[in-house]
Amino acid sequence: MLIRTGRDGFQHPQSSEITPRAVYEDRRNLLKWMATGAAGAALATWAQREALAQQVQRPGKLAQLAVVRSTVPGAVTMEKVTEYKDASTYNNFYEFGTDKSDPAKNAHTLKTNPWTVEVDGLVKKPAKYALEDLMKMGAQEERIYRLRCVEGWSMVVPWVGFSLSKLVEKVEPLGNAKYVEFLTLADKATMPFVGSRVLDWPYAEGLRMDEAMHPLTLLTFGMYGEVLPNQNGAPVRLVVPWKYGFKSAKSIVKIRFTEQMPKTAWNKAAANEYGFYSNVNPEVDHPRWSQATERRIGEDGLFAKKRKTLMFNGYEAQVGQMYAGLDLKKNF
Ligand SMILES: Nc1nc2c(c(=O)[nH]1)N[C@H]1C(S)=C(S)[C@@H](COP(=O)(O)O)O[C@H]1N2
Ligand SMILES: [Mo]
Repeated sequence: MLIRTGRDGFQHPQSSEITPRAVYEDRRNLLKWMATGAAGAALATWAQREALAQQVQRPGKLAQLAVVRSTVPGAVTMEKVTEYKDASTYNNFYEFGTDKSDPAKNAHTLKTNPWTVEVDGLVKKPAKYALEDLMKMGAQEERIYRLRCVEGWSMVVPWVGFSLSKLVEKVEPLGNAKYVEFLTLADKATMPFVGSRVLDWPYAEGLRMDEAMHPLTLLTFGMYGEVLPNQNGAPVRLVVPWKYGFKSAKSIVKIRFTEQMPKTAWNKAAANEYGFYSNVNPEVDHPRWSQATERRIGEDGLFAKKRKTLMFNGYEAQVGQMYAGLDLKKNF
């Protein structure tokens, strides 16, 4: 069930509305608490969260991950989860082709084992992590995030991973580290479009240090309770829910801490269309189309009325203060 606030809007839970864990873990406490009459809206929110968890299908195609529910504020939206079949067949992963169906068709050639992520640049403790070790750095949390592509479509996906901040803290950035750069695999042998000139390979993205440290920035290893399918960026990707989809780099092999703002693949391809920040902003049009609305994959047909895009993709309460004073029309 969804709490609708309007034709296009949904209500998102704030941390204060989420029932304290100790209360719902103990049935007797819960009954006592309800008897005091204090339950009200918080209980309704809790029940909906649980209903939502039930709604996540476990496709059972790939290796299962042991997941825990996330307690990070804003990490679980109340919206209907996109079906696995849609989230895994409508993709952008240009290394495997530019058509939405290409990654699902072609990404089976990607070899994800063994996999190493190298972390270097302005850090006290540079390291090369084998994927298995990286995955053990934190509990695998299930987070239900909206992801909105700059092209005007969106989906709601139960991602699995932990805050990137866990890794950042481990490598101890130096005082002059201001940005984090993400470089992804560019292997001509297994990625058919890496030879093409659509983009400058490897695919590169970047975040400001505070964005990288924000608890919602997810180092992602899975979705729908399983390891990522190749087309969604296996074995490790980023998901930055308040930014356009292209900031969420797939199949990451290198993370580098820098003093200068890193160059990003889409900015190099079209600087006037894709800036560094790329925060979802319905008020700043893409030079070739409006960003005010979006279509939900698997739900909104081509002729359905589009839904309104929310500021920061609905995560304004959690991330808005990071951009106070920044002109978002200039820093798009
Ligand atoms: N390496 C790599 N990462 C990438 C891309 C890409 O082409 N290559 N496309 C981006 C874009 S434009 C989007 S919208 C999201 C799509 O993620 P999804 O297929 O899991 O929905 O991945 C992003 N990460
Ligand atoms: Mo995108």
